[in-house]
Amino acid sequence: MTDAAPLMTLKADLFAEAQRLGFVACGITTAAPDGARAEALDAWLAEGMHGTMGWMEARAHQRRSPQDLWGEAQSVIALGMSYAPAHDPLALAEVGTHGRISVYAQGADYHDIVKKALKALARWLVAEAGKRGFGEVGVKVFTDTAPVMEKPLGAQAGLGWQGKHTNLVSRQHGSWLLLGEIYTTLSFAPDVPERDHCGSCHACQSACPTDAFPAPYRLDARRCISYLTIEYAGAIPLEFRKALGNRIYGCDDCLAVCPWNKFAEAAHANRAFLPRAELAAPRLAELLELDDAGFRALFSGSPIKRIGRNRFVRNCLYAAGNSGVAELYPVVARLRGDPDPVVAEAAEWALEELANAFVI
Ligand code: B12
Ligand code: SF4
Ligand code: SF4
Repeated sequence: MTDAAPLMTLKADLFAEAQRLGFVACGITTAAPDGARAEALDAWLAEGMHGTMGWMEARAHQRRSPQDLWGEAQSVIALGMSYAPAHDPLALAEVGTHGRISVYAQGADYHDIVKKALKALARWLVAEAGKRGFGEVGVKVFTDTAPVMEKPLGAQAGLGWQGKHTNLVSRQHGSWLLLGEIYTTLSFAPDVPERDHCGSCHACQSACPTDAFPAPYRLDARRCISYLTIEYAGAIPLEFRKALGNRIYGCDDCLAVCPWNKFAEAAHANRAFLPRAELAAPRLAELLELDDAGFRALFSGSPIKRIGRNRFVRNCLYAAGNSGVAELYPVVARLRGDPDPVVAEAAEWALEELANAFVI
């Protein structure tokens, strides 16, 4: 055996363990800095495309490269968990009585599910490396919330490529992968990056209801419905309200139209992400009745709980205003007196929209 051989065997066993823990994609890349990646982040931030997500800027110096976050990191183990839906995510688009929740948020909170599996895999790696004579190995795990550039790292590790909608697309799992990483002090041989397979397709850009792509591979978050409904506090600017349609948490449109999804099998999705019946097709009339306690009870264990009752009801009011459903008028009218000024204003707007639709 050469020196590299035991590390290659460990890598192969690591990938098998990752699969056992529910990851459908696994690859490794170097933790060394990449100038182009850091520059693209800086340019995006300098143009203000992150909007009010000040946390993107606050730790940008650590986000630029794994070694800026943790100097001892040598390799990045990039992992993907599938949440491929069994049903068409756009099926409820024209159903005014119901709200649409993006696919990733219809089941259990992926932060909990992915983090748990990452921690189990990291523990396995430390134990196995010790047993196999690699000495003490350092590991850190991340998903979503840490200052890590997950998509470019995943692409560099060969999980897929960043499509024109900017998310990572996989030839096997389409646009439906959630990402996580393990930074480690072990120096694994890197995998080959996946090349771009978008070709002349521009389906995602054409599908975007708010024209949020100033150019292919570039997203202006300030125009994205995912940002507006999840990250943005306050009254959503009037210019976007109609385009929200009945989307009440996130948006899937650019992901859902990607032709590579035809290879994604719902059977590969982690079962924890199976939609909860009440979140797959939620009735606006019921959601508009939620108070704080009701909101917390309904969204316990769901990523939606993070945005709180007021922001969620605000979104439901815009959907009600766009619904053309006269029966929602009295439910909406009750929210005019809501103590939250943003909710109260959204109710006024929705009433006017409903009145215009029916000349009440
Ligand atoms: C901030 C953020 C958002 C923001 C901004 C999104 C964005 N595109 O940056 C908002 C709130 C809008 C958002 C929305 C969503 N998000 Co989000 N989000 C993040 C977060 C926290 C950081 C992303 C980031 O670094 N953005 C900064 C920009 C600069 O990075 P970038 O998009 O990679 O930019 C690259 C390109 O612009 C490229 N580039 C620039 N110019 C050019 C020119 C050319 C020619 C080329 C080729 C490339 C290129 O270089 C840049 C650097 O690589 C990550 C988690 C993480 N820690 O990474 C999750 C993450 C990206 N989100 C995720 C998801 C699932 C979503 C939603 C689908 C949720 C939903 N259904 O509503 C939507 C999708 C919207 C979309 N089309 O991107 C997943 C994506 C998984 C995947 N398969 O890629 C992630 C990775 C979370 C996770 N752990 O799984 N998100
Ligand atoms: S998530 Fe929706 S609003 Fe955001 S870029 Fe994609 S299609 Fe546009
Ligand atoms: S829809 Fe087309 S352009 Fe967009 S990511 Fe998929 S293949 Fe690429």
